[in-house]
Amino acid sequence: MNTTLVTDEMLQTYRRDGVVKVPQIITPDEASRFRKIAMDLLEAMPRNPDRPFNHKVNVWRDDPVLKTLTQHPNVAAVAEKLAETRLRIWHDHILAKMPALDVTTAFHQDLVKWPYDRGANALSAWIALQDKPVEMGYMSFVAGSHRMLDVADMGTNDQDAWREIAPEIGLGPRVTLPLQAGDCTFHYGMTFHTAGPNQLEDWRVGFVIIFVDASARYSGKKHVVTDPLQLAPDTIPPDDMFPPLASFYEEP
Ligand SMILES: O=C(O)CCC(=O)C(=O)O
Repeated sequence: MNTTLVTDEMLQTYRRDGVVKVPQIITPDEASRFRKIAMDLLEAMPRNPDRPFNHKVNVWRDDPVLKTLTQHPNVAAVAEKLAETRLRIWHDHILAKMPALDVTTAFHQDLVKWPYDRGANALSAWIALQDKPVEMGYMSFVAGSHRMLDVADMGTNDQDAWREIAPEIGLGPRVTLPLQAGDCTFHYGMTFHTAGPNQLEDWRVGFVIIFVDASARYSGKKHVVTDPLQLAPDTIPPDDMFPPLASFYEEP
């Protein structure tokens, strides 16, 4: 495990802004290898040009190579260091914007869509599997918005929802981050974010691994990942489907 990936300053940034960039959490070679596999999976899926992204969830359960990314020791170690608690995988997904896709990912908070309490300690690692310049629609986060716990859920394709529901986020300080292949952003589950359209003629491929406090209880709220499992509400999710991170890396 590379313990130098997170400095005290980065930890403070994450706490203050609800987002931090961790450069080169994987190598560009690893990113390129993972991107090829992600592209094979994307090519086999139907495309939806009206959505801000195409995605495939729980990749780690189907693909043994991408499983090594979901369980990458650097990512697991950084996630637990930032969260300052033991975590489990909530789910992963390939998140890709089609070439020349003129659809913005609308402002939203992730955690309000998940079957956990809004106060749960949850975070996403968004790993760039290729260089991601501004023209590919990089992510932009509203700094400090992870403290906004009472805003109604906004759809990722509901472009004007924020204007009606929480116009103040349009004026908030923004953290907007270009990424090189292998770079990663970690954002807290309640941090408002958006991503621009993809203006280039190539897929913009990201891989997102989402973590939640290992002791957080499943609420029973509807979600595509948990609905088929018929879990009992107000219970801790099972380790085999939502593995704790502890086994993915050696503690320092
Ligand atoms: O990649 C995008 O367009 C949006 C990503 C996102 O919303 C997320 O990872 O939570």
